[in-house]
Amino acid sequence: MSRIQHEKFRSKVMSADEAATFIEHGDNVGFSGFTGAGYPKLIPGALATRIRAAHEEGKDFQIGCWTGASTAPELDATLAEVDGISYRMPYQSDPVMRSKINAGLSDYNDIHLSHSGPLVRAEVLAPLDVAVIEVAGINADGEGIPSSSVGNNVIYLEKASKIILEVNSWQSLDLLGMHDLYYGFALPPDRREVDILAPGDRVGQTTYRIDASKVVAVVETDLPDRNSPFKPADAISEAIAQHYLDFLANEVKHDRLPKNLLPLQSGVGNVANAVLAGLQAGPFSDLTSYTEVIQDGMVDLIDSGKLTVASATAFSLSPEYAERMNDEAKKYRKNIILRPQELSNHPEMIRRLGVLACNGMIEADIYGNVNSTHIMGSRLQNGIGGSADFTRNAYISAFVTPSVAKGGAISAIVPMVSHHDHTEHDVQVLITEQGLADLRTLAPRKRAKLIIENCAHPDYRPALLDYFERAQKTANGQHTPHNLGEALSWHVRFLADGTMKS
Ligand code: 0RQ
Repeated sequence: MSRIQHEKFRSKVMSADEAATFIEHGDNVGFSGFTGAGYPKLIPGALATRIRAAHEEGKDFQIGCWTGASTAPELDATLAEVDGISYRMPYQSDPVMRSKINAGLSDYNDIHLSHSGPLVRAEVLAPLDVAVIEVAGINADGEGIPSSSVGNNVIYLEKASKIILEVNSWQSLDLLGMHDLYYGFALPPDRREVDILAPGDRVGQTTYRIDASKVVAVVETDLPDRNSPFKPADAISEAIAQHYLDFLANEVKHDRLPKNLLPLQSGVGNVANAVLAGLQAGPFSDLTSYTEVIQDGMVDLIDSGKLTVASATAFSLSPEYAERMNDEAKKYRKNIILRPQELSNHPEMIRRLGVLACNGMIEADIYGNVNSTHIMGSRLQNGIGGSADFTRNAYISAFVTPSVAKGGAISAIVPMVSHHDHTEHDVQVLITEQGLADLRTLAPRKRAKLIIENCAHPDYRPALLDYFERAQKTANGQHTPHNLGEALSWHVRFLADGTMKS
């Protein structure tokens, strides 16, 4: 049976090369895609070919590339390689894209994921010339059946002047019914509360509204999503996960958290997966999740009956788990809800539901400020993503990292962070494999002692204590004592000598 059940859409079927001709130099293009899920598989490549040909003829051809979040090499790397992206927002993690940003060749606007949709809705980010959106099919009413991510698709379909659809038959039609696509957002002063009172509540519809008169092309594909397989958990990520789980158990013991915890948000990567694996083995049951992405570990928790419902905006599954989701989407749609990122990352719900946030970081300083995005002050790693949406509004906000990086040449706990993403006011718990610092009730000088003692690597503890003590002697105030001449000297030393050790 055809995946395109509506004649108006069938009449627009063409090759990706033909479809790419609807995108012009200078256009802003809103692509579907969030982590390696639900991004268009063919149009970015066809567009890159067009861009390369234009450049070879000496013509300018670059686009503004807007997405949900990071995508896969077929989108970010393909377009970045041909210097096709003049402006990128909101989150990326692709090595080629990153190198163009760090070379100053592409502008990158690292917007909070929850802000990106509203900025498009308000037409602050405008105009949106083309939306290129993957769907699993078009139903007989001309509505789009969503695929493995939602991201900013609802708002991109609404605001774009032209729409190009990729209908992907690799995506399961059984995903229909899993999504909660909300059409109730208005701009202030007409903005209303969103009626999600528990992670499993639904407020929207299951299909995308698509204005057929804006659809200029429909391209068919059967290519799979490409998420990178996860690195297996190592001793360090397991130790970090165990500290976090012990902390949560202690909160339950003291009646500060219910027995089944509160909705969990876990960042991406090794440690997040180790936390999920630890939950599998641990004492908690009837868990829920209100987060951004569904990882392998969450699918395992659903299978074992420990996790009853998970709300997110996308899958971020290894290839093996993605195939499984495709085969068994009908079963999982009872437990999984995929929503626009305006909902998954919405401060209102995160605060109301009391989400327990746990995200990765690059470095923290002795007072609890966190850098999630930059290496040595200037070089972008990925972006802030949803980490601040969750951290700022969580019931408890935690950050995790190994205590050292680059074989011990870098301490993740430093006198002063070289870039600020999450301030000391928002960061409540810091965790490394060395231990955990619960900062919730502490003034800055007490925090510094605890962070150094519990989280810093023993190789760096004496130097951090030495800095802290000398800063107290020389600072112009004793609230958050710093020696401004020295505060970033560890980073300066690393850039000069390749190590933070003196
Ligand atoms: O560099 O790739 O050259 O080896 O940074 O570090 O250890 O692989 O860590 O994959 O967990 O990423 C913060 C980037 C951590 C991630 C960050 C170097 C290190 C390596 C990556 P190499 P790891 P992770 C909402 C959550 C923002 C978005 C977010 C991130 C590379 O967690 O992107 O949180 N966060 N979204 O060697 C210099 C240091 C370093 C360092 C690590 N202190 N100094 N380099 N590196 N620490 C998502 C959801 O809700 C799902």
